[in-house]
Order: sequence, then C-alpha cells, then structure tokens
Amino acid sequence: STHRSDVFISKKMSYCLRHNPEKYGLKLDEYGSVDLQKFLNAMNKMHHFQPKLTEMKIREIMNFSDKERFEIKNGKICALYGHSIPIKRKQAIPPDILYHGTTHSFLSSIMKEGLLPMGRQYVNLSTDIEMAESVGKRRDNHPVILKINAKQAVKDGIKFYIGNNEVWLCDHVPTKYLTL
Ligand code: HQG
Repeated sequence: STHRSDVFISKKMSYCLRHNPEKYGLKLDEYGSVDLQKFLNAMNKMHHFQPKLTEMKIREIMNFSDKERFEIKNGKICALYGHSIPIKRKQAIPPDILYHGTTHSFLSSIMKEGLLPMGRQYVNLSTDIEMAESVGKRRDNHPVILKINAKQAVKDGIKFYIGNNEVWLCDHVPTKYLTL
C-alpha cells in the first residue's frame, strides 16, 4: 500500500497479531487467529481510527500491499508470519531452494550458528531473490543474499512451515545448508 495512513494501520495490525494481542485485550487461538469483529473493535478502541477501521478497509490494505501479511478466513484474521509469540503452523515441503536476505554485519555469526529466529518464533525465508533483497535492505543497502539448500534440509529431517506463497518459516537453518 502506498498511503501513509494505510502503512500505519498495517503496522498496528502486525504489532497486535504478531507480538502483543494482550495489549488490545485480545487472545489469539493456537493458530494465531482471532475473530475479525473482535479485532476491529479492539483496533478502533485503541487507535480511534478516523474513519473507523472496517473489514473492507483491511481487505483494501491487503489487496494493495507489497506483501501478503494477513489472512482473513472463516470470520477470523491472522498474521501469516513474523510472530514473536508462539503460533502453531502447518508443516510442508518447501521449494528446493530458498533465500534469506540479511546484513553483512550478521554474516560471521550466521556462518557459525546458522540462521536463528532471533526475536521471532521462526526464521523467515523467501522463495525469490527479489523478496530476500528487500528484506535485507531494511538493514543494509547492499544486503547479503544467502541461498538455502532446502531440498537437502528436508531430506535430513528439518521441518519447514508455510507462511504465505513467498515466505517460508523454519526453526533453525544449520550452516551446512547455507551458501553465499
Ligand atoms: C539475523 C519483515 C546473527 C537475520 C521483513 C535477520 C521480513 C542472525 C535478523 C520479516 C542469526 C532477524 C522478517 C545469527 C539470523 N546471528 N544474526 N545466527 N540468524 N540472524 O526482522 O528475516 O515488513 O526478525 O538474518 O521484510 O529480517 O514486517 O527477521 O537479519 O519479511 O512484514 O537476525 O519481517 O516483514 O531479523 O525479517 P528479523 P527478517 P514485514
């Protein structure tokens, strides 16, 4: 989305659904979903959006967004990735190759310990290089793009989870699956 107010709303939605639903008086189910009407009421109560945040507005933000961050299903809403609170996810087989964009300053540590979730529940991986690049650019103008041999990792029993069509999640990616 290009409107500044839409970015603001999206960031508040992410904060609530990924990190701090309690602050909004909300409790997510084990999959990270919450009743959409309850979510709208809580968001409006906290932020006094003018005009009021509606389902239609959220769908508009989702449609025009650069990334698929949220999902509305069966009257519930959830964030698809980025959580710091524990959320159950569906395990699945990822594409053979995944990518991770990061900053040069983290590289020596990553090459020692592998990719760790750090402040989040899972490591975020991308299906395409462009996405990995934009993720890395948040911290580094010339980010490092790591290539993940997901095919071999799957063979070795490492679990992957679906975020959305472009984002895959993993508990830990050991160094042996990473190449520069
Ligand atoms: C790094 C945003 C040192 C890792 C983005 C990353 C993405 C290590 C940072 C999504 C490490 C964690 C997630 C190790 C990993 N030693 N550093 N062993 N292992 N790291 O923000 O992937 O716009 O939690 O490389 O665009 O950058 O909010 O993860 O740099 O899609 O929807 O530790 O969040 O999406 O940083 O970003 P983050 P991320 P939204």
